[in-house]
Amino acid sequence: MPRSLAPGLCAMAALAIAGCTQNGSYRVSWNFLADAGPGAAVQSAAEGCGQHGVDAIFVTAVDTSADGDQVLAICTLGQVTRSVPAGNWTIQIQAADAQATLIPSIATQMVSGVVGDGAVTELAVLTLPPRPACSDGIDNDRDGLVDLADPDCAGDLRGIHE
Ligand SMILES: [Ca+2]
Ligand SMILES: [Ca+2]
Repeated sequence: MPRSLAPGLCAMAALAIAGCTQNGSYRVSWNFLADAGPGAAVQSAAEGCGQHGVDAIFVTAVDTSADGDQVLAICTLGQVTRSVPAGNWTIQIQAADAQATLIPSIATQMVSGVVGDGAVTELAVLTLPPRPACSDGIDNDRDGLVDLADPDCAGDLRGIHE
């Protein structure tokens, strides 16, 4: 074919094949609040993951073009970088245990950002709240009854009074 036609054909091919979408990357980071009280200190992932019984962070990302991305990251790494199509992404992170089961008493955290072609977009550091007193595996009031075994929790995993 004449050389001058090649760029036009390439552009048409790019429109026809979704795989030609330009890629960028997002990087999401996390840390922890040390406890549930006001003004609590922020802990690094290396410290907080173990203290709060979190082994993995489940990352779920969607963009406004219905692209999606999911990964289960090692909690103590404190961050993950993922290659995704350029676009406007919303990322949520959830805490999971060693069996990769989500920990419902730790609230999901979310952040949004625009991922550009060929660039790594650093998203805000997400701070995970600690487990409430009634699901932290600790006998907080030292009456010998741990978590839901303590009637102070009234059977509520999200209870904060033990
Ligand atoms: Ca407890
Ligand atoms: Ca107790």
